[in-house]
Amino acid sequence: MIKNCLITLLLITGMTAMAQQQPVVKVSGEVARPLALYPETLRQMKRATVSLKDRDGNDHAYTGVPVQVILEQAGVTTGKTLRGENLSKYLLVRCADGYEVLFSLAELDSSFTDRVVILADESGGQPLPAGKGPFRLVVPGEKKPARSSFQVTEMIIRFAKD
Ligand SMILES: Nc1nc2c(c(=O)[nH]1)N[C@H]1C(S)=C(S)[C@@H](COP(=O)(O)O)O[C@H]1N2
Ligand SMILES: [Mo]
Repeated sequence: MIKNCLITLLLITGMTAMAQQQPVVKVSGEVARPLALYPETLRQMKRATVSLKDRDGNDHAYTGVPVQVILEQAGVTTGKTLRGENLSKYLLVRCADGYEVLFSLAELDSSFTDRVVILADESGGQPLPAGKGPFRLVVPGEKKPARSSFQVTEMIIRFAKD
C-alpha cells in the first residue's frame, strides 16, 4: 500500500518535472521498473549524508539518496536476491561530459558492505554548483574521488557477459 502510494507519487512528480524540463537521472537496463529521478523525486526519498575528501584531501559533506535505495525502488536485485548469477551484474554511471564509471552491485549493497554510496544533490545545505551538479555520485572510503562522478545523467544496470 505504502509502496504503491510512493510509486504513484514518483509518477506524478515525474510527469510534472518532465513538463517543466527539469534535470533528470534515468535508471534503466536490468531493472523491474525504469526510473526517472528528478530533483523533487530525490527530495522525497530516504536520504543520507556522507563525507568525501576532494582531490586536495579536504573533507566535504554531501547529502542525497543512497544508491541502494534507488536500486530497490527500480526493482534491481539487492539484499537477499543479490546472489548467484546476479553477482555478475554491474551499475554503469554515465555523466553529461561522457565520463563513465562502474560498480559491481555487491560494492553498493548493505548486505556486503557498510560503505554507503549516494546520489547527492546538495552539499553544506546548498544545491551542488553548476559544474558538479545537479547530481553527483559520492563514493566515500576510496583513496581518490575519481569514481565520485559529477553531472550524472544515467544509471544503467547490466549483466557482465563474455
Ligand atoms: N563527470 C565527471 N565526473 C568526475 C570527473 C570527470 O572528469 N567527469 N573526474 C573525476 C576525478 S578524476 C576526480 S579526482 C574527481 C574530482 O572531484 P573534486 O573536484 O570534488 O575533488 O571528480 C571525478 N568525477
Ligand atoms: Mo582525478
